[in-house]
Amino acid sequence: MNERLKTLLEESVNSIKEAASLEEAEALRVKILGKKGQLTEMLKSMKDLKPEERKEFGQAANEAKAQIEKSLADTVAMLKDAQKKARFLAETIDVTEPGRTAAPGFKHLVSLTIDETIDFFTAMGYTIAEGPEIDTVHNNFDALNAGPNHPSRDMTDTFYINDNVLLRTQTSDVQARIIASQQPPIRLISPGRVFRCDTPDATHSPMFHQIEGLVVDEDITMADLKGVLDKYAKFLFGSSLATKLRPHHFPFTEPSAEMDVECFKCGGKGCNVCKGSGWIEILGCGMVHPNVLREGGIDTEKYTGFAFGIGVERIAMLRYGIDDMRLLYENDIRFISQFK
Ligand code: 2NL
Repeated sequence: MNERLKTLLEESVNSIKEAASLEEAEALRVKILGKKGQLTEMLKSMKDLKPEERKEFGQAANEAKAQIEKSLADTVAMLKDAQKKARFLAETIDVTEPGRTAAPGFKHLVSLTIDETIDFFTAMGYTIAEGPEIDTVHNNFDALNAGPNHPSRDMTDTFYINDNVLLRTQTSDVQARIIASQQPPIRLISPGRVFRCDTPDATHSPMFHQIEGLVVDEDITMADLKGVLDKYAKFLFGSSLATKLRPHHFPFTEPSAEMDVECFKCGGKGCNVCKGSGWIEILGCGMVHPNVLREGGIDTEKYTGFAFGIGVERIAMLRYGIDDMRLLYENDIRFISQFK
């Protein structure tokens, strides 16, 4: 084979082998086989050869061309394959890797306690009543038989907006409105925020939550009160625990009582949770004072009723073993998420 042709073939095949990209391979094709390529130019120069040399050169040139084309095709195939492999590698997904999880929200213990209580009482036919957190002195005190000299009315216990308006100290103000505007049968609970002038400590907060209940109908007795609240205590703390009513005093009920449940931790023997007594106070209750019904225009000869008030934070703290009420309001996710 002609020396020049041989050199061109060798050089071409070597540089094609070394092409690192498809672009480089294409550039080499143009450089060697293109219209003005090295081999093309060499073929053009064939016309200057003698006829007997021309045939041999032509064959050799065609052979060289075929080899270069094959070399190019191999390189291009190799480069395309490498490119595909690189892409697959870059696009690899580890299907065993755990997905990114969106942390779902969950209820705060105060909401949870309110919602569970709502479920319990609505299942027994109670409706839910709500009202404003800012209310009148009349709805909060006067209508509830808390006379002008009642200690809870003191400026040091209640947040007053002015002489007639205050932040409600209990959700009974909602019930006072209902009593004043509806006739029995009344069967409702009123969950909500209430406010009292207290310095925060482990068991006090100037804002806390209450759920009050009110039932007014014909023939309502203390036995009805005891039956409903005993069921509620068992629902909250355990069906095997006994309850008892202990005499107490509230201005809006007569007689009044507090309900205790047998200690769910020690079963009544006495421990740190029940402070040795075997019993835990869970709510206040009583038969609605006739003055309260009369004030609302309800016939006290025909109707009687019972009412109760539950401190939501207190119930939540007992059920979840929380010893400081402030933990419920700090919104420290490490504390809250323990109760998911
Ligand atoms: C407690 C005590 C109580 C009531 C709330 C009430 C409401 C009306 C009439 C009569 Cl409209 N009573 N509510 C009755 C007894 C107790 O709450 O210790 N709450 C945490």
